[in-house]
Amino acid sequence: MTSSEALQSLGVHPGLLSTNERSFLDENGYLPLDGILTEDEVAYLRNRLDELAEIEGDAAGNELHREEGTTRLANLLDKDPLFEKFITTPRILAGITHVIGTDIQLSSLSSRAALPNGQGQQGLHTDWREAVPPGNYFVCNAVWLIDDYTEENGGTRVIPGSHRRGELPQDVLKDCLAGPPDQVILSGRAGSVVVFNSHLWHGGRANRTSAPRRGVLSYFVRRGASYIQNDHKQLLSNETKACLSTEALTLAAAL
Ligand SMILES: O=C(O)CCC(=O)C(=O)O
Repeated sequence: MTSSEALQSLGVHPGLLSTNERSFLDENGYLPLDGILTEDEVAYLRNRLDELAEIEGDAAGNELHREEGTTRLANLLDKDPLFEKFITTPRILAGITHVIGTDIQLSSLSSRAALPNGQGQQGLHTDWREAVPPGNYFVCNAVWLIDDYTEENGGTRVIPGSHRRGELPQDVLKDCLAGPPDQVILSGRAGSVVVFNSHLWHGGRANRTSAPRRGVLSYFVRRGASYIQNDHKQLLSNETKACLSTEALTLAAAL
């Protein structure tokens, strides 16, 4: 099965997003979509992410990336059956494929919690090493809000339209940690998802509350691109592979 066939079998097609939603994504580089996870799923995931962080301890995030001021967990597809939903939800995949086409694979499925009391600030960055000309996009992300995102707790910031600049923030900004006047802070209810073109300039912000701000990132890449974060064929256990649908295994390039 190809990724296009897997997407078709999951019922993914452009009409799952309205014309306005597609235009907003094209123009601004991000698209908030409400009510993707149920309240029960959010409650379950909060517990499960905390539990995984506890179990993994200092090794948490090792499959991908560790970052001071955060708790990161990686290879989530291997760690709970509910994470299959994060790579097979049709409306989210409609957003991803709108940006990078249908010949895609999962690069990584990970979580990032900005820890309380001022931690978690990131510089503005893109999720690709090079600048790309407008329209030639390689990567697209979806951030799943496991807690409400607010200005106070470190909701992600984005610079609308910056994916079309063909420049990397570190090449043109004096200080990537600063907040330029045109930045927008993504706020939203737990259970919603923001699809964003990963060439968009964005970054995590400091969490100024007393509770962690948790999000899950499903990060897709065009097949054949020069860099893929996780090799799911290697990383997924045989037990997980036996439980996942053929569509999920295909999108994770784990067959
Ligand atoms: O957690 C966030 O707010 C953004 C995370 C992010 O952009 C990253 O880790 O590359």
